[in-house]
Amino acid sequence: MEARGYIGAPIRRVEDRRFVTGRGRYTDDIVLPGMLYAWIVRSPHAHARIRAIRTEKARQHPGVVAVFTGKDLLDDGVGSLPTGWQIGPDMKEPPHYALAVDKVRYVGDGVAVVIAETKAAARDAAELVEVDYEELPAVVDAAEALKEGAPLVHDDAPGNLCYVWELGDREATDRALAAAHHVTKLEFVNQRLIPNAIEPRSAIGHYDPGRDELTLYTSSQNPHLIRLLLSAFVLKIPEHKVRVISPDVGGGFGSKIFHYPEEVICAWSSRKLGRPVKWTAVRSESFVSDAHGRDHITTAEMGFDRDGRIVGLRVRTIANLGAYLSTFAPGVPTWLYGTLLAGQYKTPHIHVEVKGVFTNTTPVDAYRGAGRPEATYVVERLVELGAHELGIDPAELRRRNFIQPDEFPYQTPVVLQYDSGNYEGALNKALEMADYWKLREEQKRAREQGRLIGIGLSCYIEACGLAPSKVAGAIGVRAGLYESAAIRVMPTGKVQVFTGTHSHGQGHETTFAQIVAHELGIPLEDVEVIHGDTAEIPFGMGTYGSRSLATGGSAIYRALEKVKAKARKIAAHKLEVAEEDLEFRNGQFIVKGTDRAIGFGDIALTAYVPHDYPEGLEPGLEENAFYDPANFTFPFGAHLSVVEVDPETGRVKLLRYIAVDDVGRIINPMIVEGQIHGGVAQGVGQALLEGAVYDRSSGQLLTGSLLDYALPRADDLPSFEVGHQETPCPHNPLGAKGAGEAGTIAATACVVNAVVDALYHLGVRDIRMPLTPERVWRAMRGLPTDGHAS
Ligand code: MCN
Repeated sequence: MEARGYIGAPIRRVEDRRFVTGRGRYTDDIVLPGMLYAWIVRSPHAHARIRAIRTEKARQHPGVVAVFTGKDLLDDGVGSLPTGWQIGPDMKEPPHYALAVDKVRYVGDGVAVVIAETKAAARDAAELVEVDYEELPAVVDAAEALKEGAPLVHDDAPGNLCYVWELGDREATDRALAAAHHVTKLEFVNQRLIPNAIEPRSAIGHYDPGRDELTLYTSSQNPHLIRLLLSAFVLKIPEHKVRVISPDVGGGFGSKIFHYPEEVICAWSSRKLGRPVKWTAVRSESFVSDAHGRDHITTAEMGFDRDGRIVGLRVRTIANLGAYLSTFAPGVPTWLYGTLLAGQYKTPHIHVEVKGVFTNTTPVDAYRGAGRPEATYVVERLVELGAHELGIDPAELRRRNFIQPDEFPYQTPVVLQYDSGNYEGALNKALEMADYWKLREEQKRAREQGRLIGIGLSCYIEACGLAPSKVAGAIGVRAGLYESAAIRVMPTGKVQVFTGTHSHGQGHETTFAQIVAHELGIPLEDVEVIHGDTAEIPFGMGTYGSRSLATGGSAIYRALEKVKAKARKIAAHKLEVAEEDLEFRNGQFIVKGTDRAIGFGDIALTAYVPHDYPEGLEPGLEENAFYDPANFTFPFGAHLSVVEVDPETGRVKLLRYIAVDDVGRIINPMIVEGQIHGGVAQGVGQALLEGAVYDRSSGQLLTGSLLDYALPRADDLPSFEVGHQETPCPHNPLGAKGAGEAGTIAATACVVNAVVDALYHLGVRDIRMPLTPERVWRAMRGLPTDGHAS
């Protein structure tokens, strides 16, 4: 089986040839004959009634073909964009139309679309659309939105409350905290983030009246789901008449999972006009129209006994959902958050309550980590601060509380059953790599010289590989969570692999090919991985929640098993032996104990030229599999960062970053390392630099461009030191867990912990993120750094 050793090999990404030579094909690169261009007229107000929309002048502009408003879509029977996650029976789910009909509810809400022969004409004409707005008071902060008398975002969501969700045993947790030797309490904001993938979102609707078929090209992580929602709920046309193609996609980080208004607008207007219609965002448009991430206001209390053992955790969170429910929004601050609050620790009692709240802001949904970075932030900040308050070394306090390797499967008090783990192993490795005790000595010496050095830890756990369907159903996901694959062996022995996941930077064309080449014992170059087209792939649930390898890769593995089983029958026939007498090695079926063999290529040819063939066996060599796993996968790790804070300016310099992750069996260590690097950069971004800021009275997004929204750049980051530990996942055939979000989940708490560690002796317990020089400077001087304005 290990014949070619592709699994575990650090192979360079095969897809990069086309990307680095500029030959990637993104949605905006696609130009169809007769194509028109759409420009969306967006609301400049956070909250306003639409009194009238006058489109005549825009229609008369040269090159303009049509101008549509929300009413045109509504009158044509276009439905509202549905939500894919139900949180409790009382969840408020106000309609979300592709173009606003009566009211606009955030700056950037679409009110009309201008469609023209060129993008420039559409954009110019959009200026001529006159919208008569009656401005209304707006609310952007979720805590403010809950207050009596706050502006109401939706009439049918009283108090702006979408849902109240809780998990765990409230009374037991209250009792545990009341009896605790020490309670560490934190009130903090996990600020709103704006994803900023390199490729702005884009969509092309292409209706073919002859075949009555609609093709939607879209920069999506999730083509099958988009087809399902668009056909069944929004446009109400048969699913088999809709094809969704997600070609190369330049990053998503979660923000391209969702069904967006522009997909509906392009698809519908193409049908209306009989010509392809393309829309591509400009960057400032992405800032207001791509779903944002995080935005929690949290109060959390962790109780400890005399020995530093955690006795209970109580969490109260207000989650800002924005103006409308995006596709998976309700589930992110609930099931993807509350269930992770045990972290790596034996916490006997946990209770979490989350209020999901509407505000006049861009909708909030999954952003890399989705709920799990927020949960890790709660747990790891409290553990770290608890250690400081109890005077116990933070590494030691964690050690005292870890779930031990022989305690798996481990049932937490918040639903999840962790399948495997070795938390202390990962921590030890990180401490070793950092030379922790020496670092502590250096920190002490530095402090004596007036230098502020901090060391932060973050021991995270995540639940990913999103599946299985049964659990998804139980927690309100309105979809199955499995994955599909098809393996097509061609007569010449070359192989096409069709996967329902979508690669937009994760390197699936390489890693999935590695699995196939390894298992079939054929060269990597003989395998092609195909994704992102509903006409080619049997079905798929897309890519998010670091699910592609654990779920999609396992589906590929299952399909391979079927291919190998059929190939074995053909080999046994050709070699005139029983199937049991064969072993499969190095791409050959070999008669055990002999040198008689038949190669995989010969078997493939025989399957398609079945002259001499097993009785009753179908010709061809192509198999499908749907894989629905038994559980999530639970990657974990220990990250450690070292920072230096400038006492004069408050500037934080990240000196070292050490990441030890356990993502189970690794298919490609180079790709995993890249995923960790990217993930850590995003987590550090949240800690130190990034944050969406809305003006509290007007509801304008003040950080609406890359000039105002600070993404981390190369010189903000040190060279990362990455280590691995491999504890195989016990329930999927690859033994693999997810790797795509781990870095982000760990890094934010890790860096904030380091900064607070540097300043704790000055009385600093917490600083509001992002830890800008001003905030750090203020914290050092005992000035407030909090307040809720997001
Ligand atoms: N891998 C591996 N061995 C493992 C685990 C993973 O070799 N044990 C490989 C996989 O085969 C795959 C890559 O690492 O090539 C990531 O795998 P996985 O953890 O399954 O994550 P997904 O492929 O499902 O990717 C989703 C994840 C998420 S949720 C976000 S958000 C994210 C991320 O990946 N967005 C990204 N990484 C990104 N990377 C890029 N460049 N761009 C994005 O938008």
